[in-house]
Amino acid sequence: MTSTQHTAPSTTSPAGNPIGFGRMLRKEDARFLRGQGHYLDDLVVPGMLHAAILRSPVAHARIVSIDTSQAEAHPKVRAVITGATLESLNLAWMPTLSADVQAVLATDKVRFQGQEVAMVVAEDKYSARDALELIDVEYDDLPPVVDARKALDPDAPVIRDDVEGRTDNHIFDWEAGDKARADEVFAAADVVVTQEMLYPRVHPAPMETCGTIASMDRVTGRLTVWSTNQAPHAHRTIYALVAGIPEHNIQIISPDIGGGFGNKVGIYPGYVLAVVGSILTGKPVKWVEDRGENLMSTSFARDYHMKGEIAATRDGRILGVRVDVLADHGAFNGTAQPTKFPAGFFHIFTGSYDLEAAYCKVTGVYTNKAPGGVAYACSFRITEAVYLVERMVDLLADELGADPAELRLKNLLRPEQFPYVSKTGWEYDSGDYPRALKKAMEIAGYDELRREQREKRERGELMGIGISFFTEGVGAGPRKHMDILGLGMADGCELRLHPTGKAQLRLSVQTQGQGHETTFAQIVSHELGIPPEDIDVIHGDTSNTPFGLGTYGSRSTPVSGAAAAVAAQRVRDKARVITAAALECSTDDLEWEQGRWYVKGDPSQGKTIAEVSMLAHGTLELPEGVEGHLDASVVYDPPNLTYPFGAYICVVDVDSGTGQVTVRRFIAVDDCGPRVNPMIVEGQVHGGLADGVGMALMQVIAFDEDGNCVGGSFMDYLLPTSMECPSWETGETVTPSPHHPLGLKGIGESATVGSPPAVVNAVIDALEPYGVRHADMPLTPANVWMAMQGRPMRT
Ligand code: MCN
Ligand code: CUN
Repeated sequence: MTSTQHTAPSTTSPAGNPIGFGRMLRKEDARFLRGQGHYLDDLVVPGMLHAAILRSPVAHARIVSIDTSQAEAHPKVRAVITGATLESLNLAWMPTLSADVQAVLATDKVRFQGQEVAMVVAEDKYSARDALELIDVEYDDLPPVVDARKALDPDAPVIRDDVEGRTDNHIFDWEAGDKARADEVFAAADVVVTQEMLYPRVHPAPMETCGTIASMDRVTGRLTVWSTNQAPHAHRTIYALVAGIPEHNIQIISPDIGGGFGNKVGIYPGYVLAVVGSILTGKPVKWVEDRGENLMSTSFARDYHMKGEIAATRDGRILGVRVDVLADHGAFNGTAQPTKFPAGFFHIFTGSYDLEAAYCKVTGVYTNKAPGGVAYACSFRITEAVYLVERMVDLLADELGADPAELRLKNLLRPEQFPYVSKTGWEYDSGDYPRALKKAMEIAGYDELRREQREKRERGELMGIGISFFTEGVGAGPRKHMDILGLGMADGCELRLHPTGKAQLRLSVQTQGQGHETTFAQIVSHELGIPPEDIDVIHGDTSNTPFGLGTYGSRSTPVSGAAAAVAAQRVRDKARVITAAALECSTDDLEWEQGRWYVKGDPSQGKTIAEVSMLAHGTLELPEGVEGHLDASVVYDPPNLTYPFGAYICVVDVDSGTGQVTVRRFIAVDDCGPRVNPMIVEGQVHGGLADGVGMALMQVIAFDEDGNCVGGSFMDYLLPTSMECPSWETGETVTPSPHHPLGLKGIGESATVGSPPAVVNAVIDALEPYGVRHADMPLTPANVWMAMQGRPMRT
């Protein structure tokens, strides 16, 4: 069989999509735009019951008694579960992602407002909610620990007295860098600038709240769980370990997810309770939280009290950075990060600069607040690290009377220094930092903006220009260094070609809005020349996808994207062998062009991938050792993280009468290596920039002195809208990762990580005439106004 017709490689598919990388509309939009997505709360399982959770009204109290008799008497109630029920099943406590334990339902004490106290399972969700009011809980109030800075006071109440012998609220001490060397550098420096700052507690607040449906089949012993989660395979293993159900009898399905942003990484008590509810009633049980529950009880982010110090020469060479952090982890240490890193990747706080020494110390403490941590597009605490170093560089510029852009250009790592090993042990893979910053300055018209600012200052108008430069490390593993609860961070991927050349790609990662169904099809399309519309991307079902650690820390493209590329390359290599067999030539005689192997010097002799796939499934005699069919499966263990970076410039105007900040312009130059789909990358950047404006100007999950959460609704916890966001101005540079098979670096969190310091630096720059050196986020009108009056801010 030979092919006679030679078709030149096309760059667009029959549907008009790019073959390989390029802009294309998302494949998933066909269902989302028509309202045909299937989110958790859309799912109805036959016979399903509904659950609601009773939560603690107070931050810290001993539980004296729980009377459930009236709730149980409610005609539509099927079960009422309390801590005592769970204790009898040995399920009252579950492991957290940080090797702590968390109460599934409170047994002895409640430790934060909103903590789970009881669950009602009823025939409909209204009855379940009604019955909550029939449960009578007697609390004996205890003094709460609200301010992390007082958590280690000798007279502070001990929150975690569930652990025998615990006498304080200390969780961990952790350090990185070389303290002695840093101290030397600081002692010898001309200039040292010190600043305390708070990265306030914020919340990912996805549009869809968290929820689950658990169905335990009493006959087969099989547990099916539909849940909003970013890491279905890791969840399955954890359910198996916690509930003692054999792992092969558990199936976790993540339907369409309405935003995760880190909020859907962990397992919440409600998930375990739905499983228990299903075991007790023999029916499927659905539990979906409301907005207040989401904001008050699920994984918060940040809450880092940081004291930064930066040392430099008089002429502006940065020598070192030291940081002391007090980390508020709430009542249970449930932060999600690789096990070896209790402060996540915070020790990348040396940022994008060539330093002589660096040192940080992080102390984690318990407080009477919701557990969690890290979540919200954070790259495992790189958000806090970038904020710290970029604020410190601006403070240094202020001290030296230097231009903040010039100071950065003078100290940024130079392209020839890569791969660069940082003073806290990271190996940055590749970068051209000055190029990115110069490009951002060019788009902004930096010199012109400074001129405009001078003129405005003369007129008494407040305009500020803020810069931030960031480096992220994303794409965890390698598995030997990184794990979640002992599960190494590598990801599987399976690519299967059907006889007609259409393909299925099975992934362990889980899209929550990032467009994986499109971009992963494009990655395979890039390698095999198959139109992206002919590649079906399957994920979110543990029974139908290979094992892997899921989507967070912008790891999908760096890890599973690499796995998909390698799988496609293996298919391509196999196709070469089969083509050679079909054409009776040597593989060395064959050359690849988009989607096709052909004979060197005779392009009309060749086989497209679709033709090879038919041959591989057909009757052609395959060479010795070559199996039929055209499949590949890969487990990709990344050799290193990838290091995306970017330069951001924010321009603000501040109303001197009200303190209102208007973000007038925002320029973002990002480098994530080649862009699989530039449109999706820009969408990721736009979303992250909006997040950054939100955090910098309006968001905080705040608590009063009794530990009452005052950020539990969208009336108090504000989301930025198009009204608060400018028309984003984006640019790119492309520095491929040397170790990713396609050079790709992650992008999903870059803008959330990089933008808050740019906004804050701009506001502080605007307030220069008032002599304001620093003000903590959120820079609400009230907080800005108070900073202008030299008064302490409200927190
Ligand atoms: N991409 C690309 N070219 C690159 C890099 C990425 O085209 N060089 C594409 C990817 O293929 C993918 C998207 O951009 O479609 C994001 O890729 P990646 O950086 O790999 O990040 P993940 O897919 O792993 O997504 C996780 C990241 C995280 S951790 C948070 S938090 C966050 C974020 O993504 N949550 C999001 N972006 C989000 N976007 C939406 N809409 N919803 C969320 O919940
Ligand atoms: Cu930190 S939020 Mo994302 O890594 O899922």
